[in-house]
Amino acid sequence: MSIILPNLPYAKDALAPHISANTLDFHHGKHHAAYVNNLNGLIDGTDLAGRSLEDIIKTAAGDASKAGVFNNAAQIWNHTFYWHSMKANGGGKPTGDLSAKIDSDFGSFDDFVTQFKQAGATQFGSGWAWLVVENGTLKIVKTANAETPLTQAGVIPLMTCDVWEHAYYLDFQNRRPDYLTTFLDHLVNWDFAAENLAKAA
Ligand code: MN3
Repeated sequence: MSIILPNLPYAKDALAPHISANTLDFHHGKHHAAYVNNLNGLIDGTDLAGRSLEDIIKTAAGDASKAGVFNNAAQIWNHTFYWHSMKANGGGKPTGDLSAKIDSDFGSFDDFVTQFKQAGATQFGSGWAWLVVENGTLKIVKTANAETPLTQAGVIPLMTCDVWEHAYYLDFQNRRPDYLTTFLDHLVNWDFAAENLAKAA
C-alpha cells in the first residue's frame, strides 16, 4: 500500500486573501505531492513499504543511509499537520485550557506571539516553527528543513507554521515576518491545537 497525498482540509481559496489559492495550488499540489511521489519511489519494494507514515519517519530518523526517506516522509507529515494548523477565519487568541496554559507557560499571550514570530523569523533557511507540549509544558521550537518534533521523546506537536520560502513567497515575497504575523492574526487554527493538547494530557 502506498502513502497517499491527503486532501486539503478546506477549499484552495479558503485562506485567501492571506494565503492565495495559487500558493495552495503549488504548495499542496506540487510540493506536498512531490514528497509523496518521492517517498513511494524510495520505499517501493523495501521493508518500509506498507508501514505507516509515522513508523517510516521514526525508523528513518537519525539513520544517515535513510536520509532521503526521512526527509520526504517527515515533509509529508509536517505539511499535513500544517494544513490542519490553519483555517478560514482563524487567528487571534485561543480560549479555554489552551489559553490558560499559554498564559502560565509563556507569561502572556503577547509573550507567546513574540516568541513564536521570533522562532519563525530566525529559522535560517528552510524549516518550521512549532508550538509543542514537552513533558506537560508548552514550548516553541524551530526545526530545520524536514526535521520534526514527532521524533523527539516526550514532545507532542500542537500546531506549526511552514517557513520554507515556498509557503509564502507568492503572497509575501521575502517578507517572512509579515507572513508569520498574518498566520497568527488570521489563520492559526486554535481548535486543532487545543485538540492536540487535550490528547496529550
Ligand atoms: Mn512547505
